[in-house]
Formats: sequence, structure tokens, C-alpha cells
Amino acid sequence: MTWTTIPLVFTTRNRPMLKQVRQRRSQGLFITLEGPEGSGKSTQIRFLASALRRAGYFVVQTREPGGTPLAEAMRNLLLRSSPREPIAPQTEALLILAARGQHVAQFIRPALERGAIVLCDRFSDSTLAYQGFGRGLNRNWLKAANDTATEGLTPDLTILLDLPIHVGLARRRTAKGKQNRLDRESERFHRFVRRGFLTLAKQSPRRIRIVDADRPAQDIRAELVAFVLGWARKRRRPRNR
Ligand code: ATM
Repeated sequence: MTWTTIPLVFTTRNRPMLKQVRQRRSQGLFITLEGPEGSGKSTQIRFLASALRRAGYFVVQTREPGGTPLAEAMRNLLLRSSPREPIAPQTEALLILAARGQHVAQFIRPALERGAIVLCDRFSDSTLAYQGFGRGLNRNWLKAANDTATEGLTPDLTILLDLPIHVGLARRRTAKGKQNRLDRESERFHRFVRRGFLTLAKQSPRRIRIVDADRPAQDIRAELVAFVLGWARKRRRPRNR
């Protein structure tokens, strides 16, 4: 087990202070899938998990918001609509980050320390895209709060399944009974979210790989599986080979 020291900036009584946070570097690999509504993440993550397992890797699959009983309870609060008491944007962000803190501490880090490939359906990029670009919350604040929730955990690889908003929303609207509170946001909101994801991909081109999701599922699957298997083989040997 190796340890690295990463500097994080904290502000106490308006006096900036550098605090050293020790982050454990694990044996596992952390891969996230991101994308706007209707991008097919949930289907593709299942394909990817099966392909990696067939190749001999130890894989765990999870999602956000959620992934542990407490975080799933927060997911239910977040995604249901309550017209009598709309959720304020900052409450939404804090609930998502609270759920993430629990998920990282109880599920993701322990799995990485056991050497798993952790496949997660959404993570921190969704917070910057939805709550930052979509809701307009301060992105520096979101990044700092997210760093606190995750203790600095960043994905090793992020796949961004990108597609035009009207295509994704049409897919979600025809998938009966599957709409949640955020699905019902305006097209303008979803346009900001997509633009947010693409901006994040531009800022982190080594971590975030854009995949065109406006294609038949089997074409997306073929590209995704080939790319991720190649990427994983360069970093870890499968356990049972
Ligand atoms: P899925 O539909 O991908 O399960 O995600 C649930 C919702 O949670 C999704 N919106 N819709 N529809 C995006 C939203 N979400 C955020 O707004 N911020 C986040 O940080 C995460 C992880 C999800």
C-alpha cells in the first residue's frame, strides 16, 4: 500500500491555509461513466462489466447518487418530485455530496483497496455538469466541497457518452415510468448540462474519453469494450490469468 500527499486549500476565518491530506493509492482502478439523459450509460456499464469479468478482472459495479443503503435513501429524496416543497439548488448539491461521501468511504475505497475495477454510473463530473453548469452553483465551491466528500478521489478514467439533447430526452420520454425530477427539467437546463460535460472533457482530455452515443447500442458497446479493455491491460493484469 502506498501513500501520496496531496495539497488541498481550505479557508478558515478567511485566512487561506494549506492543509496536507494523505490519500491512499490503491491497487484497483476507478472508471466512471457520465453523460446527459438518455445516453445509455446504464446499459453500457453492464456490457462493460461483463466484458471485463470475462477478461479475468475483479469488477464491482455501482451508481450515484446511491451505492450504499444510506446513499440510496438520499437518492430517493433527491429524485422524487415534491411540488409542495421544491428542493433548493444548494440542498440538492449538499445531499448529492453527502451521499457521495458515504459511498466513497463505505464502498468505493474499500473495493479499490481490494484491487477491484470499480465501475461507477456517474460521479463528480455529474455534480459539476448538473449543479455547476446546469443550476449555476459556484463551481469552485462545488469542487472544494466535492474534494472534502471524496477525500480527493478522482476517477482514473471517465467515459463520457455524448449525444444531442433532443435525442436523449426523446429516448427518456418514450421509456415509460422512468422519468425522475431532473428528467423533467427544461431543455435549456439539459443543454447547459451537456455543454458542461463537454467543457470538463476539454479540461481533462487525458482522463475523459468522449464516445458518440447517438448510434445503435451495439456500435457503442464495441467501441467502449475495445477501448476500456486496452486501457485496463496497460495498467493491470487480470487476476485469474
Ligand atoms: P441517472 O438517471 O443517471 O440514474 O441519474 C440520476 C440523476 O441524478 C440524473 N438526472 N436525471 N435525470 C443526474 C442527477 N445527478 C446530479 O444532478 N448530480 C450528480 O452529481 C449526480 C451523481 C447525479
